[in-house]
Amino acid sequence: MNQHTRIIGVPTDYGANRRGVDMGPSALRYAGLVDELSSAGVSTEDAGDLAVPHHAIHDADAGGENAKHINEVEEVTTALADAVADALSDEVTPLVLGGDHSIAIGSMVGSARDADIGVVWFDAHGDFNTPETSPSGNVHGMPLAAALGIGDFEGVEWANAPRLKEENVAIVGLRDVDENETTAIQDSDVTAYTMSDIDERGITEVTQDALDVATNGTDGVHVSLDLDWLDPREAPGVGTPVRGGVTYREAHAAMELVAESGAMRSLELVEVNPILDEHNETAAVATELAASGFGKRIL
Ligand code: B3U
Ligand code: MN
Ligand code: MN
Repeated sequence: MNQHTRIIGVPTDYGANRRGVDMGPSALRYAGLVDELSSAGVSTEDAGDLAVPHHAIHDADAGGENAKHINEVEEVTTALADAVADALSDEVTPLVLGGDHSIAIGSMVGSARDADIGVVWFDAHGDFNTPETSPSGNVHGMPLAAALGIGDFEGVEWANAPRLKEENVAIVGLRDVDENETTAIQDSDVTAYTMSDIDERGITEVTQDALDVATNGTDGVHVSLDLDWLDPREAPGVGTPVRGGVTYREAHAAMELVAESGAMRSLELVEVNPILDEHNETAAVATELAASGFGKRIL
């Protein structure tokens, strides 16, 4: 074993539009995450799940019209930022299990606490909305903007990862971006690769470019893997599936390049929704991709 990781479960769906993604951490563990990682030569410790405020009837007290459940999201992401920073100061790689993608605010803030970081964001969506531009009010569509300090999050102070720069953020796999979100991405210094870019240039070249963006002048990279990055035929258990995603093979090729870069500082697997999944298939794919990201090789 040459690597050590700490699993941090974040069973929340406060940032999502559909219930069920809060069961993601269990599904990932039951899919054999620890064994998969050990086959990649990675030893694990499981820190269990962070406490998430209980909700009986989800939308009754949504609070914050433009950023739903903002207070709960703040509470969860603040705790997660501390857990991620603690793991890094203990010299283990944090492996965060979502949960919806709003948790990435905490992962990025925590990962950036004592280092200059880049981010590679594998996703069908831009997640670059703000409370002002979001058509849904769901915070899982806003984490990149939040962590970059863009947008007014109704007074919430969490959001700024001061050591995260737009120039070091790369989004890979875009195919569903809202109108104002598109403009915001274009006006920013974030680098975005659409599915067309992958069609034209291939996953290897695009991922290498994304890693170059994220490693340029930084101490390491936070890798955020939204399972809706994959085509829904291969990863059906996600809340917002979008046709035309990357294949299983392309996803592995990308994660293998992440491992080869040697730059991965923290990893998260998000948006696995067991209610919508087929026989825990999406969770299984996610665990395999994590192993590739940690350097699993066949020969
Ligand atoms: N862009 C839409 C949809 C969305 C973003 N992320 C997910 N869905 N998972 C929004 O609501 O911001
Ligand atoms: Mn996402
Ligand atoms: Mn997505």
